[in-house]
Amino acid sequence: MNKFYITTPIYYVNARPHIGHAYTTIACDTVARRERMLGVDTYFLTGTDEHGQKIERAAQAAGKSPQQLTDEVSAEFRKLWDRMGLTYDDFIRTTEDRHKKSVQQLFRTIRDNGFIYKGTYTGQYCVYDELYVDATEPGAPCPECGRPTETVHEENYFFKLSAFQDKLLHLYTEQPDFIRPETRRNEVMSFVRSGLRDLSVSRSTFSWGIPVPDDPRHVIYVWLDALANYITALGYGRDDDKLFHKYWPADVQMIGKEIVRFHCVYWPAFLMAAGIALPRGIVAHGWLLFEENKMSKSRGNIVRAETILDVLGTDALRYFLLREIVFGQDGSFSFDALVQRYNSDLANGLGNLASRTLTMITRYFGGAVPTPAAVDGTIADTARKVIQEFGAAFDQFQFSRALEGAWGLVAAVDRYIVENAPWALDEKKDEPSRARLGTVLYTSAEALRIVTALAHPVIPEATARIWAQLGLGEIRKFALSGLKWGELQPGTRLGKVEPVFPRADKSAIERMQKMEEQERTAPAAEAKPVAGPKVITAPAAAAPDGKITIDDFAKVELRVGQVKVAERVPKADKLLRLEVDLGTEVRQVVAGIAESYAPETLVGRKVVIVANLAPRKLRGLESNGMIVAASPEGGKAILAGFLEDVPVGTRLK
Ligand code: ME8
Repeated sequence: MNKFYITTPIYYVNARPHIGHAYTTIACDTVARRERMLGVDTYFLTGTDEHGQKIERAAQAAGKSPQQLTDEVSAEFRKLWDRMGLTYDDFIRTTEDRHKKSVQQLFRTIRDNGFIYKGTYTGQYCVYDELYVDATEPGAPCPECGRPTETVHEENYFFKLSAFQDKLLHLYTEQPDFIRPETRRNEVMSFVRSGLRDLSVSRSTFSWGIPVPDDPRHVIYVWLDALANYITALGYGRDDDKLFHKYWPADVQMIGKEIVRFHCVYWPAFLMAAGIALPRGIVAHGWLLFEENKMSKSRGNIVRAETILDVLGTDALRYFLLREIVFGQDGSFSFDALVQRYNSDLANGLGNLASRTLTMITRYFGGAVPTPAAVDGTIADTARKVIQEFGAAFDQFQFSRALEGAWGLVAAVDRYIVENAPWALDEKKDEPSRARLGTVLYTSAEALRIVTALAHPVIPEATARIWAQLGLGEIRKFALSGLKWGELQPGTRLGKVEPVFPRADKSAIERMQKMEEQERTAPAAEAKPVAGPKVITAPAAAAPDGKITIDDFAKVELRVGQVKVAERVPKADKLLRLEVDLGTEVRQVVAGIAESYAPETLVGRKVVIVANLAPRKLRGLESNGMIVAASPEGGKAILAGFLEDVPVGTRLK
């Protein structure tokens, strides 16, 4: 069938977008663009995941209503995708009515088919991962993220996941491409083989979710709600379900590796239970690392896409992510590597090839593509091979290999130009040299055309400009399936020749680093409480005797945190680096308590954190908050604590 449906995960709105989110969305955009260029009717979906306790708590912490927070952050994702020119066909938000209606219909269908029943549940729940865990100990750490779980006792609706064990194993065996890459498939198979327990698919302890049909005291489990987006966006379960019939099942559902279980176990089981066709394949990529850790808000080590767009542009980010990282594996981001790749492959590579080839055609042939006197076999053969291998690698999501091959052609043409020295041929002014000059420049321009067409889905902006400079009009309209050597017509008049990738100097790295640094250290925009006792509209009146008013005190957000990780800071005798769980997020805090506490004695301990302190850097480490301690004169620091047990995240006031 000549249709192609591709999806990204829908992103949580408790965190602002960063280049980890951009990575998946760019990869999908690239695949979608290539499919469209191949003439395939393509539909590309992305969106935001807006329900659940995690979002509810994040909103609370920000002093906003959940709807206000989700509206703001979802708009930020969308704005960024638009700024990058991502070609999604629909952006779904799970708080939209169309989604809610369809999810309720899905729930009803699964229940009517006998796969949802009511039962009671007592167990441990990880709010951060929105996941029930097998542990029985209250407060036991979540196996996914290590945060303490919460004990939940609820009457819930359960999904009969246990009924799908054999069917799922059969699916993975019969359809080996259902999960890619192979390593992820093996992990999923062994997870399913070890046995599946029924899954709680409703919650009644909070309300920020979609009500269970006919029982609105419960909301639908956020992962059932979220996964359904892939069909609800197409109109599943509603009257306007044309797109669903046209595009479902999805051809590619791209995700990061940490959500494989949800997509490869729960999702197909829900679909089977509802009698809906299964997606053709789930494709999981690895993590983008920054400073050696997974880039994530909770680690405080994110890089925003905006910084890179401001300094180097969208194509630079897209090219870097797809060329530098082997898709499927983890890969590191650094500003140095980004600028190096940009300069070597884009400014000095494709950009330079385009400008020297087109400038010489302008100079020696008055701006019209010359007629070749012969076919220069080596370059033509290399180009044919590259076209074929590029497509094969792309079909396997091996973007970096595909680009490596195409840039091999760029390098080959660069060498070819140097070896044939067109400038020397021009000086000879004899017939054979003139004929040879025509062949060399035609060959170079034709190779440039081929690389430009292949690279268009990856670096759409620059390639569109090179295409126009080649005198070929709008690249969007080019049918990639017809790409072959020798189609460039002699006599084609070039457009205006302009550089596409200006070289980046060293200051680009510093500029980007500084922009990110400023973003991290800028005080967070003041939370504006929408509900609650008091909205501060004017500065609190100063109290006499240097005393502060209650309003002044209320500005300090003190919260109970729990230390998850504690370690010494190299070459700093007094400092410890802590990761402190605040219930809604894990913060890195650097504290001058190394002389009072051995790091291993702190793990698990509850502490008091000043949570709204502007971040600052200590020994190159960002400290996001301050730990409260008594500091006796001349003595060692003593941490504030509690005699009774207090839930993590509780505010002190
Ligand atoms: O998991 N490296 O949302 P999320 C690579 N709402 N990819 C990264 C990344 C990194 N450091 N950080 C984020 C959720 N991503 C759920 C999904 S789907 C029905 C519900 C990308 O906001 C990657 O695609 O935590 C990852 O799977 C996704 O963002 C997680 O986004």
